[in-house]
Amino acid sequence: MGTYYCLGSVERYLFEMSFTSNRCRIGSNFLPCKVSKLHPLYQNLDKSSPANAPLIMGILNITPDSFHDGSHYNTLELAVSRAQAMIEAGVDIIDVGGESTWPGAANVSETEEIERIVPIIKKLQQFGVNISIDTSKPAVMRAAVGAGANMINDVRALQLEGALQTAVDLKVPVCLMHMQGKPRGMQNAPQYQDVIEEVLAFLQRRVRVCEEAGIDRQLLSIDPGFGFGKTLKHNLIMLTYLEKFVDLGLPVLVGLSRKSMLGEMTTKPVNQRLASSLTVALVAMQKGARIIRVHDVDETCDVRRVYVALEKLNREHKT
Ligand code: 7PJ
Repeated sequence: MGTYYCLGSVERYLFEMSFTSNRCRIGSNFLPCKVSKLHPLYQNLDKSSPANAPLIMGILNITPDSFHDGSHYNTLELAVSRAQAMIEAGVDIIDVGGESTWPGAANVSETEEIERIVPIIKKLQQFGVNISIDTSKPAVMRAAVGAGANMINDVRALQLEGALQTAVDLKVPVCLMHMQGKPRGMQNAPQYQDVIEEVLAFLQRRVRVCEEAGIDRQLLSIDPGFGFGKTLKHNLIMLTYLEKFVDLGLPVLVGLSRKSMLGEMTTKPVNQRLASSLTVALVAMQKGARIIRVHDVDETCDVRRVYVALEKLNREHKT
């Protein structure tokens, strides 16, 4: 222990990793031994892929001001055809969002958010696909689940007034994400003493609060929140040490698709970040992420196919 605390944070992770690399392997993916039973939503039920292959969550923004594809898909018809393409490509969960959380986005009223997302969720529900609702507002959560959504994805980790109780009542899986600050201004000089420890501590605290409020642990998943109040360096550290989050024993969701950190590294605009998005998707899969949240479902499903084939071979050689 003495040596441990003399080490700098990066060395400390390396030191600890030498002890945590001994994880048990379940299916094709690394999962910590603590995970005894995954909620069905977090399992890959696709018969053609191994039971524990990571899940692909497709982003369906219904926001006219969305930075990537919202403006092109802001009508019901276009949103449905985009969702159908995702389903054909092999998506596991469609994440419907009616509020933009990028730094320059306009605030959306509760009524407007509900009007945006309910018709599309009602449509998607007929296709039998898993639907998550990307919102922090309790009334939107209720309307979405009422219309057929079966997961809540909250970038504010159920911290808005009434959100926690709403999630308790709705009894659907919930993703708790870390964010430093608020969307407007969160990228103005974010600071951490130790980004891994602080984000881990926040997520552990929120998990405890949820469990104490009566949410079944099996319903919970966690997300370090790439790009939400983090510099490029913070994001790179979080991806490098993603195993630390996986080791908490809850499914880890990772959202890196087309984010500005990829633009910083490649100097490419958002519509030219496919290659870098696929690269980080593979890294996240290899580090044990359970859900990969992406714009490019078809291409990311190809990445998963390659990853699964490599894992399968790896497993056969171990046994
Ligand atoms: C995330 C999200 C993410 C989760 C957005 C964007 C910005 N939800 N919603 N994780 N990002 N759980 O897609 O670039 O990283 S909106």
